[in-house]
Amino acid sequence: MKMTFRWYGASDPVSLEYIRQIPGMDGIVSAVYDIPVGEVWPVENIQKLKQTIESHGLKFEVIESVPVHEDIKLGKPSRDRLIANYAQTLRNLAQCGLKVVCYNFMPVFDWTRTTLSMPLPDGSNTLAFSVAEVAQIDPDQGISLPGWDSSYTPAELKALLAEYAPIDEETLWAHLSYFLHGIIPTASEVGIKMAMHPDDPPRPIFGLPRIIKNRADLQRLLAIIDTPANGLTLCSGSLGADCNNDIVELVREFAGRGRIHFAHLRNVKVNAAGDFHETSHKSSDGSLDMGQIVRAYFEAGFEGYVRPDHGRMIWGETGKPGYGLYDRALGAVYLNGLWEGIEKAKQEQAQ
Ligand code: DNO
Repeated sequence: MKMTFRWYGASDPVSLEYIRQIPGMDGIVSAVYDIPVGEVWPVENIQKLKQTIESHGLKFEVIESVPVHEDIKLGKPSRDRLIANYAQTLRNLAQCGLKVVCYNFMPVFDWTRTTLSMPLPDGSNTLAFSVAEVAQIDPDQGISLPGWDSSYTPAELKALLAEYAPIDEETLWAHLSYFLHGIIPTASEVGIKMAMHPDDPPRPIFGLPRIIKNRADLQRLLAIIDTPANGLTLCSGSLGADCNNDIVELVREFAGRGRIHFAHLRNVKVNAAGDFHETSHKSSDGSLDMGQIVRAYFEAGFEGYVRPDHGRMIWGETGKPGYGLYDRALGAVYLNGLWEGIEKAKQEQAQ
């Protein structure tokens, strides 16, 4: 496995200098942030980002994300132009040596939480989601969610939600299939692996369909075009927010089939209703057994990219919730430690 760290570019308060000092850190996951969604990422912008990252002794092989324009998810006539742009972006990324592109197909909202700073008993803060709180929100009265308040004006959001009213799950699947048929041949040709991020949390919200929630959805996605370029970002915390998802089994199945290109590893404490909060990576803090998950990757011969995904806010750090330096750095070291322990134990057994 190749350990990476997400970096939000020059405006990220976490510096590349500091990221490089994390033991076992191989590379950076980032994106071109100054091109509007739907337009082609120019080679020059990608090259500039790559040079900045590589000048700090880190590799740059994974993009998170090339966002999918809402018109593609809505199946509007403009989608053909937007899909052609997306394919051109993939060509440009391949030209610059990028290998994996993480993306998602969630309508309107990407990851959603009801609080960005739930206090934990140890004095740290974390991201949390309450099913009851979301149920109380009436989309017609406007949706105010931490992290999303500035993404759309209330009028824009209302108009967008109205456009989604006729889009049910099957329609969204059809639009996903159309998108994949438009871009996967290019990805295969230029050697880019597409890595779909699951829905976070894995449940419909505000009447919007969500279709990448569980094993059956992942199987259906991969079957649309059964080729390695059509692969997964397996996010333990997103899928793990539904206790019916057995992450160890999912890793065994999909890493075993060579279809996980990017692993997001984080832990969540979840209840049967679907409420959850994010915890440190350590198995005993959350509902997921990180040791078993990492073992499943190891035993599947996983050689893809991994990142410690989110962290809590600890040691007084402020900044982008979930994306501070300290707890993610601890997560990276913990995950590398688990991997090394498993590797050494296997070597000893083999002697
Ligand atoms: C949250 C991230 C997601 C992810 C996108 C991928 O922290 O994991 O925002 O980047 O869903 O497109």
